[in-house]
Amino acid sequence: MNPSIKMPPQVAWDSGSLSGAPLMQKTTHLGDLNGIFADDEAWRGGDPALAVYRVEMLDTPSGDGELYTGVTHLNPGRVGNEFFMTRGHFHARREQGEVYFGLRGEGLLLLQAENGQTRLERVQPGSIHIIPGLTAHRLINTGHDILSALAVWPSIAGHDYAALSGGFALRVTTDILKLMAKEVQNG
Ligand code: PAN
Ligand code: ZN
Repeated sequence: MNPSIKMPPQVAWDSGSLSGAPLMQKTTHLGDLNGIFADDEAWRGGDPALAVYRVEMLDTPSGDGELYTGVTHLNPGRVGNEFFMTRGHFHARREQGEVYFGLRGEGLLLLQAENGQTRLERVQPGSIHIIPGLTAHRLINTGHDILSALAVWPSIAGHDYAALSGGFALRVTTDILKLMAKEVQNG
């Protein structure tokens, strides 16, 4: 019997869109992000129906040893002077890590350890981000285009949003971004 060749799902490198397999999608709107942005007044003044980000996921099995694959498409924008970002989370199973790949646009991946220490990685087409266990993560769109990043994570990881309900220890605003750009220039 001849071996058969299966067409796997595809990711379009330019748009970050997934195809060729059953997908699940979830859009998060500005109105869903109560308490996430520092400037509450600016958040209240925004359109609650505005889409901030959309996650497309392959509809794959869950359970021990299974992996989920999803693409986050984060729109450009700001609330006050803080850039649009994902809600951000620790994994419910804290020890479980994840890999992100930058596909489109430019932004930052904010990582925060359990002791509150933060670090930032630049996300751009082709960037690879190894998120270790015990590390909270959030995408931030600092550019003018949609920021798309593909993620692969263990299906058993789960999400713990409540642990960060007080916010991450670092906020990326237009002012902070300018400061960081100066530091890079000055070496
Ligand atoms: C990603 C995130 C996705 C949306 O797939 O779930 O970027 O961010 P929030 O879940 O913080 O709203 C991931 O990290 N999965 O584990
Ligand atoms: Zn995650």
